[in-house]
Amino acid sequence: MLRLNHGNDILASIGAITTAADARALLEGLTDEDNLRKLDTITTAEALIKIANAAVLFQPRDIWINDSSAEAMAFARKRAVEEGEEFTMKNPGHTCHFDLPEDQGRMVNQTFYIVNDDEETSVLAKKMHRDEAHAYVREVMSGLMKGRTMTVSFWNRGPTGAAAAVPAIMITDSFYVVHSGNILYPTVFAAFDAEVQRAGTFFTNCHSMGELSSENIPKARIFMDRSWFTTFSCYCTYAGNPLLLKKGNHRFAVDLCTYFRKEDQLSEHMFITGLTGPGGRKTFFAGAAPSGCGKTTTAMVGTDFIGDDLAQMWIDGQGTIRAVNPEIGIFGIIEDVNWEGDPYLMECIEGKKPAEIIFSNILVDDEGLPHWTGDRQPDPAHGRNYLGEWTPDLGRHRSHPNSRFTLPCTSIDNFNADRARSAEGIPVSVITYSGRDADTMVPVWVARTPDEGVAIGASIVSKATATEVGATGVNRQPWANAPFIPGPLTDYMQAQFLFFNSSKIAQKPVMAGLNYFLTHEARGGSGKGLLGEKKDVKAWLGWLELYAHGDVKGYDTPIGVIPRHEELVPLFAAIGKEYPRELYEMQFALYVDNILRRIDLQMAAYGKEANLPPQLFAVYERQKADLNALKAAHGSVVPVSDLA
Ligand code: SAT
Ligand code: MN
Repeated sequence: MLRLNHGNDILASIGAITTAADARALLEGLTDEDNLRKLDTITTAEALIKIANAAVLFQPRDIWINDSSAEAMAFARKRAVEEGEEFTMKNPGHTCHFDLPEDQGRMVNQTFYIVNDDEETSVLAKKMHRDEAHAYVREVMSGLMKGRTMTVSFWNRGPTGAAAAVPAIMITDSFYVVHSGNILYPTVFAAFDAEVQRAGTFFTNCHSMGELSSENIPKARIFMDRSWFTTFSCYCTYAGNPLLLKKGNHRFAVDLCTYFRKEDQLSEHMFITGLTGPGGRKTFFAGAAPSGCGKTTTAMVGTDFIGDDLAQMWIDGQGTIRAVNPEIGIFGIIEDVNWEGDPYLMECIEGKKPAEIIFSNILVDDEGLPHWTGDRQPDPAHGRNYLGEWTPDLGRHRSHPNSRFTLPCTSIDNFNADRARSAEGIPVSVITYSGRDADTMVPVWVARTPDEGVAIGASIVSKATATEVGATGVNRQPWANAPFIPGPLTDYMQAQFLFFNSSKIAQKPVMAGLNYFLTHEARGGSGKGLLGEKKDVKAWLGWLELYAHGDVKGYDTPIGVIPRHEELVPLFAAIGKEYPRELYEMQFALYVDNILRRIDLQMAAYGKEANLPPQLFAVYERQKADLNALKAAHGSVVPVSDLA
């Protein structure tokens, strides 16, 4: 069990400021009149105390308050360029930022939860005792901002007033981080005090770049103090490491939902998007996928894009599941983004549409134009990327596989700004879970009960991607949220069963698995190619949209409901493709042995966890029995024609 405000508050104990008056006095000494006046807006004593204590820790030359006015936004961008953290490119509004070669993804091995004596954390995460982390912060982070400006930003994780939004403070000496945050998060500056009152809490994030260098990378740390909702990070710039409103605070939001808002709220690693169905009806989806597994692409397929990374969900008074995106921009992977699969993004990236974009770790040619791996364009003759000078004959990749673009959602053509900004949230009726699975699960299948749906989320398996430094192999990726679940997985799983089985939900959502990564090789074809292409996503989502409204039936199978061939044909026709029966069979035949092996792997892994909710094993046992019966009757690869 997590206890808040428990154990020594590291920031408070280092800063030693305990009253708003003392905080104010300290801040006055570091802040010019203009910034001091801005600070008048913030009266929450705990917030002022946190900021002052951070100033004692980091010892900056001065403090700049980001009130997110147009001038402040422009100032942050200008300073990022002046400081050399970004450089301007050919297209107006475009800049590029390079992270160190060692800092190209989330540094999982240098990321720790700060724990008290008696606290359990997820077995998948690293933890550090509070005393040790305290010593590290005091010794290594003290004085890191000497001679520099400490910036303080006030952003909200969600639309102001939304039931699941939580305000957050970002303290950093990186103007790239401020510039990124201004694109990715809505300001809460003027409403900060009211939002803290409403949400009952706020998150605090403290970051300093220190002297950035490859030599200093071993000193980089990312600490999450769960008990005090405070993060500390240093010697890093890859946005996933310092910009802790994103995954750092997502972890706190998961804790809030798992321990303090049980049955009422969930905090998920999910896109949110809407699809227009027959008669113009809108059906909204929220879907989980590990980083680098097509989450952004799936979100972009919608007619009403809302978000590509995170979803805060709750059950409203009418029993509808609602969700907000805590962000207002995307921090998207650029590899393989191209005109065919991602026209909305390409319009922005290629400068066809005015947009403020920060590229990171891509190749920029001498003209100032962007290039990246998988852009389907010829090589430029010369340019530079995060590794230095680039020419085609150097044999280096153009861009890191986790190189990114940061872009405001308002620049994206299918973004539904009115819906996304509204505090009432998006009514979600379809929930999807996906991973990178070459050989086992079919492209789409639907759970028949909430328990089966939770089991789909619990059973995501995926090939590692470049978003985590050093990750390799095929791994279990429960809910695609495991890297961000601070407590024991069983606590989180319990919260999932409680939420989706809640009697407060008027109409249970469709819960489905998605898999875009089956290969020919694994399904009786030849060659390593994928069994399908990016644009097929629209057909899978389209089928789920119809299913949610009872317009298609599918076939019942031991793993859940799968589409019928004739139900998919018109959906493929709508994206200009034929959908031969032969391809359908390759995609949807049940590879029973593979599925059984997968279930056994899950049961072995979950079998090691204490206090596992029994519903999970009940689902697995039933699926195994049904699959074994199917195998006895039809063999180990069961064509769909045998299921009908
Ligand atoms: O590295 S981050 O988690 O910030 C980016 C992402 O994959 O969503
Ligand atoms: Mn993510």
